Amino acid sequence: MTQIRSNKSWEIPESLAVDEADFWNRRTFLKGAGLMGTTLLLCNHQLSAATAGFPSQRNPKYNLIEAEKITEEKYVTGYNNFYEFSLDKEDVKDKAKHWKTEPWSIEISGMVQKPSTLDVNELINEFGIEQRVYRFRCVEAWSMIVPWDGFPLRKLIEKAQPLSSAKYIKFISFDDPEEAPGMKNRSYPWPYTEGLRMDEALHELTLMVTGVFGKPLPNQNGAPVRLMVPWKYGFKSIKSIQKIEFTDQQPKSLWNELAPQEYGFYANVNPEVDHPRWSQAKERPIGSWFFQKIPTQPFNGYAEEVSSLYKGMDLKKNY
Ligand SMILES: Nc1nc2c(c(=O)[nH]1)N[C@H]1C(S)=C(S)[C@@H](COP(=O)(O)O)O[C@H]1N2
Ligand SMILES: [Mo]
Repeated sequence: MTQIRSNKSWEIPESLAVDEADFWNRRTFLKGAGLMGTTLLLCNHQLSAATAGFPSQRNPKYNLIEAEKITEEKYVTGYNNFYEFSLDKEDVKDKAKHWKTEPWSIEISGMVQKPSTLDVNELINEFGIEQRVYRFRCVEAWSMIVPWDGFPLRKLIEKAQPLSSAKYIKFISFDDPEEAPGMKNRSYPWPYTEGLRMDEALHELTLMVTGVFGKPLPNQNGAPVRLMVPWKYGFKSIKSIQKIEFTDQQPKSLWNELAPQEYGFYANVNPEVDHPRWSQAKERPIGSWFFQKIPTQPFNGYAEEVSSLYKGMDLKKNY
């Protein structure tokens, strides 16, 4: 039987394949583990509300045909940028291990009809979650392919009912130096802050992530809820969101405040605009040989979907 292939821009080129032995090992493993995995998930479900929304279904619209090219879970959950805990990517997981992220609520304020505080598990139950396989490109020139679980940010914005005067949305991470030792380093303007223009926030690709690999988000990936904006550099995808504010001012972000000439507000992935200290033309897929580099794509491969948001803008100035 032949399958019709649509070549969507987010599909991964053939050249990115993991080596064949790996692929076949994983397939055999998946066959055996499939049933067991389901049983475990169902059992977990009764134990804790942290599994809200699971099991999730993969949305075929945001899938990659070569599913075997997904970055190995051990890298996605073991190689993390989360400066509140550690500057060492391989140390974050351990430093964040005992951090308690349930219950957790998001405070909604600013230019909205009615400011409110919303429980994350209740939001998940209200909106449901789905799985989407997205490319993920860090400004440090490495990349991953990750199956995130979550709901579109648009649903939360519609619930919050912003005023028409609101032009931007600001996200603020948690603030707890006792639990997160990295926050004792006062050379960073904590808490971690980020922002989007309202049309970017409402875009269907913009996801509020509550899980990864079909399981609740581990602490090191930004439990219990983080942003994912797949056409922007990873630092825009703020973790462990505690506050959302609607505003008419372009929000300040932690990295923009620290080094405005290096990290812009837009931070759209762009192989033609280099970081002042390194090229952005290529990227290293995590899990590949350290010398393997692949070309970086404009808007991280999502140009077809998002380039119209920036029509008429000078992307070299608005980096
Ligand atoms: N609160 C918070 N969010 C954050 C960061 C951080 O240090 N703190 N790092 C950012 C950066 S630079 C990247 S690349 C991604 C990393 O996400 P991951 O660990 O899930 O791969 O999270 C982003 N969100
Ligand atoms: Mo990053």
